[in-house]
Amino acid sequence: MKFLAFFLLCVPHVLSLPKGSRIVGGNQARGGQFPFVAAIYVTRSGGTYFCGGVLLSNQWVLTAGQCVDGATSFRVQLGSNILEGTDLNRVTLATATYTLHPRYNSETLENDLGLIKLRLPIEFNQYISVITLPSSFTPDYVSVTAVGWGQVDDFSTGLSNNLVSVTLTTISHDECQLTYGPQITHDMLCAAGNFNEGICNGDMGGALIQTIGGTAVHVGIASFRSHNGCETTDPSGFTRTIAYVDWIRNFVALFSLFTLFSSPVYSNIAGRIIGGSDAKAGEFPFTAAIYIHTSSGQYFCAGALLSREWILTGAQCVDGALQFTIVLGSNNLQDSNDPNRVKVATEEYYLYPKYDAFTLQHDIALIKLRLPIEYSDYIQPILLPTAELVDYSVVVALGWGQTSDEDAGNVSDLHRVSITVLSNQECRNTYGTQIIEEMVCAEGNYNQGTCHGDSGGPLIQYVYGQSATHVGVSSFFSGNGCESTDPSGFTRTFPYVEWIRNVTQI
Ligand SMILES: *[C@@H]1O[C@H](CO)[C@@H](O)[C@H](O)[C@H]1NC(C)=O
Ligand SMILES: CC(=O)N[C@H]1CO[C@H](CO)[C@@H](O)[C@@H]1O
Repeated sequence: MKFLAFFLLCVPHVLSLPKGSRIVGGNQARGGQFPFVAAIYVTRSGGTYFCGGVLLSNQWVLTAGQCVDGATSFRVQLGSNILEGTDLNRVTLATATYTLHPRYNSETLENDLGLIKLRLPIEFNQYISVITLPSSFTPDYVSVTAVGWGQVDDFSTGLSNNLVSVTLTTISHDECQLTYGPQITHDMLCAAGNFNEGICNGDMGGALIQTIGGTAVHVGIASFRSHNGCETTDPSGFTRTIAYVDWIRNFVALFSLFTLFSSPVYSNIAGRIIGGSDAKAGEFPFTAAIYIHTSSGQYFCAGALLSREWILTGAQCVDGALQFTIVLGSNNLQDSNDPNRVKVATEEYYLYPKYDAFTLQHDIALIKLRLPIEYSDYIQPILLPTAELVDYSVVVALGWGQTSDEDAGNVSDLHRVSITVLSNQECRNTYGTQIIEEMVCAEGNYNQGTCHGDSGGPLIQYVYGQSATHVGVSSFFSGNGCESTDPSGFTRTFPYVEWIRNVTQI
């Protein structure tokens, strides 16, 4: 009469917090006791759900397949035992990249595992580190620990705010089949407590740990519980980690190669676009600082040199301009003694004909210099793209704009920040349908992005074996402020390459 109950796999994120301190029958965890656990808020078309997971590397989180299947984005919290409330050790990351095990079956919960990839590698500390994968089969009847924030009893409605752990004992495949029948496969692992201890709603994806020689080893992923309720004495069900170690390692190793070229920047307040760092002299020799003179005042934008005569920038930067003063060859706007600095003036510009100042659609323009400029080590053109920008590639935004919401005004040094390109579908989660195909959004792990004064600046990409390629024009940021975790918005360069070549003849 007993079946696997997969109907209440993940509970919606409910703010009311249950009393008590247990998974079911568990204890509250100490700070840093389980530094590898991740709290995962999963966004799907149907709403937001909660799951657990573990950090496997500086960029990969392991969780249940049911937690990633059909997800559009994830918010991952690391470093904190509490879900809500101030904790300076907590790091909150947004991402949308995941891999579901190819043989995951949502009906039978076979192969119930998936991996979530963080946008950029994360730094480890006392509260954030990785868990070890198992190297041998997990024996029956050994002591293991389940960790999670799930519902603490059958009557509470929400999650536990505190991470709780409970000691269980692994039971044999045959014993587990006595409860659940033949649907229990050898790649599943069951564990039970003395009384009613076990996992409940909201614990799915969380870790089952065996301590071997003082090291926490990940032996199971919380997957199912009995439909008789969390408080029954029926065993809890897990995906057996050892059965999937090869799949996990192949995948994690393969993809971490692509992170080698990213240069993560963490929340160092000093010196950033938002979350960025200072550029080195000559590092980005194509960047142009543009002072725009209009009838209503002076504005500042950035741009990129495409050839000896042409600068690519945003349409919002040229619309209504009477004249431009352009500084090339120098990262520092204040240092007029920099011998590499070249200052020129011009008034000729070409606005993309379909530019809409209200919706910021087609926010792209060209400025023509009066005379061809001399190239130097500090003044060089950037390449135009030859292919569409791929979602989730790592790119670099450049600009002289404001470095925080409080710090109004521009900065004197060129800043750079590594961010990741989002899919437009994901970007619409923040900005809605105003995001058209020719726009692209990008964001960092934290609050990195563009701000006032970065408009028109280049978003660049390093393609293997090539110099920097111009992939976007900085265009907009969230109304919630530059320091929000909302993505920054750019005009994609590639859809406009034909227009650029027509106008510039390059
Ligand atoms: C580029 O120029 C060609 C030839 O004049 C024209 O047919 C085409 O529509 C132009 N493309 C764009 C995007 O302006
Ligand atoms: C608001 C502000 O500080 N603007 C400054 C930006 O940089 C230019 C160039 O140095 C200054 O002239 C502005 O005053």
